[in-house]
Amino acid sequence: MRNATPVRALSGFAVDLGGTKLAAARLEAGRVVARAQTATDGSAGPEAQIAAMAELLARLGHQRGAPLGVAVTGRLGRNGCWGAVNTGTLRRVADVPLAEMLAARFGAARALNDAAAAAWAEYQLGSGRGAENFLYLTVSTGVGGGLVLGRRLLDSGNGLAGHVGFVSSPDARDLCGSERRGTVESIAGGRALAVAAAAAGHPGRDARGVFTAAAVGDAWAEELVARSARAIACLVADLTAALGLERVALGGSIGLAPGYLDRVQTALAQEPPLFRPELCAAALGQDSALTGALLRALDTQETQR
Ligand code: ADP
Ligand code: BMX
Repeated sequence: MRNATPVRALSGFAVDLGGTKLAAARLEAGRVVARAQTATDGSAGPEAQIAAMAELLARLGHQRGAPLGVAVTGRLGRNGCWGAVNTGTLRRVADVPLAEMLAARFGAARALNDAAAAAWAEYQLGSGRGAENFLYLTVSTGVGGGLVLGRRLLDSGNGLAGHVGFVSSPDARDLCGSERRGTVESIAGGRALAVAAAAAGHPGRDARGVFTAAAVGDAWAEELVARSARAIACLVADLTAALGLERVALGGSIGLAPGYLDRVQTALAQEPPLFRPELCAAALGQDSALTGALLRALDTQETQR
């Protein structure tokens, strides 16, 4: 789909439900002008997830029927059905008729995967502009991807397209919440870093805590962060071979953490030049999924007119 919505018309509301945080925003002319955030409850069922979204949106002045885009972690099928791929992240989200539930609760709404939403925003307005084949990669609670190939956002009927975190990784061995063994997500994502920290004798540390320890030179933490970055670099090279990527943007709190992009860049430098796309930080930062969700919601309205 080409973008039908000029930035000046990008006004409305957006939600971004990740594995760690739930954010909502009000946008005006393409910019986030108000934001509300809370922690994600990974054990909540669909009704409670939507109630949490509604609470944040109400704080921002959302009224039924106002333009609303909703980005969610997990796969979103073309039939509007939502399910976790990593069932350790959202433990009670399977076969949820999300499109229907959002329409009932909020009037107008369009839902899509969080990384796909972010990819579309970055492609239209941020670091993906002008690229023909572009990947947005979020290293966050999990590892997610949105692919713009031949200037179109890739999707699939079952909503799995773009789930690059579930590709195998050479250094990974553990069983992932997707039931696959040895995935990139199982070694590089935030949940994986917390598990690995505990296994290394540092329980109770989340990924942010691992980065803090790495920043003061703790060798165990250094190694976990470096291993995550190596897995991401390998993934980038593999996907470049398969898809001819020109540019890759990193997002998510780990992807955007100080020093992480440099580590991925250093690991990628070990690959032959042909397999090294341009690598950059997501220009819209933490706002890319929110912006992309609203962009797609408004694009859909435009297309339906
Ligand atoms: P979500 O997955 O909900 O979209 P984030 O992009 O914030 O949310 O990713 C959450 C993960 O990032 C968690 O594992 C958290 O510990 C980690 N994290 C948050 N802030 C930082 C930071 N400053 N440095 C490194 N990791 C971080
Ligand atoms: C996981 C998967 C993707 C998501 C990605 C990043 C689930 C619940 N999520 O790979 O759908 O795009 O994480 O999401 O299966 P986040 O939770 O890290 O923001």
